Amino acid sequence: MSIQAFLDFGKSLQRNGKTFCEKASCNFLRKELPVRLANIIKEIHLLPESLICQPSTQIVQGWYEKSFAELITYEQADLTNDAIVSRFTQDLIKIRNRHNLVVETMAQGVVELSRGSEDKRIMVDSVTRDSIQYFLDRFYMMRISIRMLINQHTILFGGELPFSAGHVGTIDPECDIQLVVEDAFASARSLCENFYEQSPELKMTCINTVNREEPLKIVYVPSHLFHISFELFKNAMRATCEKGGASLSLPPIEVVIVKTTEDVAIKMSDQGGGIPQRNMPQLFEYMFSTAPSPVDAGTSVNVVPMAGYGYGLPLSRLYARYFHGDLQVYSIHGFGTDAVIYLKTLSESASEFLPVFNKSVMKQYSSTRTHGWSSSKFSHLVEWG
Ligand code: W6P
Repeated sequence: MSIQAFLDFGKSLQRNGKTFCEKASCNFLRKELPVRLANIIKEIHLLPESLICQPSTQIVQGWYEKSFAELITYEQADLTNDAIVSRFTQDLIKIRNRHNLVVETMAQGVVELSRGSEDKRIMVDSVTRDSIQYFLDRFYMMRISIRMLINQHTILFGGELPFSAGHVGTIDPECDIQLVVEDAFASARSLCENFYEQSPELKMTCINTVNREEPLKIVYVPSHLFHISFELFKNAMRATCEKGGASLSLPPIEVVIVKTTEDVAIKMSDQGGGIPQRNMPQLFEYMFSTAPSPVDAGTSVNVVPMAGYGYGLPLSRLYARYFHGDLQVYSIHGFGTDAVIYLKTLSESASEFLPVFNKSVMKQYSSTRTHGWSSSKFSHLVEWG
């Protein structure tokens, strides 16, 4: 579905009536959700045995099987019966809540897999690591999409309140990019102040090449954009504070937002000392980030993490890619880092970017596959086949 299709459906409520639309939505979801869950379950079966057999992975697998089983009980249900329709909606809420801790629990499964070794990256062989990276990207993307479908339904029909008036479910038809980014900056900044007792300023430039004087608005899910920019600001602030030491003036974080007829680009530049090129591939690796962070071992005065490279970056990139955007990080070691979020300007172009399950996917998991590169350090280049 495109973000425009989500929006059109939400807006059709006035025209066709809420009861009619709730039935139509139920009818769509009782077919679509089992398909997406089945894809995930099939893919779990292809994981390296060493990961499937971990207790946490088993728990997650159980949740997906239970939710799938619950949903297919509605396959033949009579949707002209209002009681059944509202029970379906309530069950969706239960299903969504059952899966609230999937990310943490899967991460625990990865920790269990590499438990007992000093270096979490070396213990697990590179083929297994690549398989897990490939799997988790697809798995979390499917999860994002399922939660999007459920949230749209439960906000429109389940009595859950939309975030704000004028929103259609989770979608803001006039999402003001600058406001959301400023909001994320303010939140990251208060975390940063708690942690480092200082924080960099924000220097923002907005360029609208479509309509010079207009604010930068697109149809988008503000919570997704908040999540992405909050994560990037935390990284940028951490780098800036740790490089600056106790110096009085920190270099500001510079943000440039540009909207054209095609794209919205949001560039966030810090002068936090950058990342060596050698370490760039690790930025989006799940198995790298599950290594214990140096903060855990040291004096734990502050419990709230000011972002190690947790799952924040890989998940943020998935949120950006979900509606056909992207997230890229460029760095100059010794100077600083640029992170760029790309979004689609047109809601018709912003369709869901979903993993598909087919034979070529099976090959990604088979241990006989080769990269076609002489050094495995380039494996990140063939991540998406
Ligand atoms: C850094 C590392 C990083 C990752 C993502 C965004 C910004 C930054 N800055 O030093």
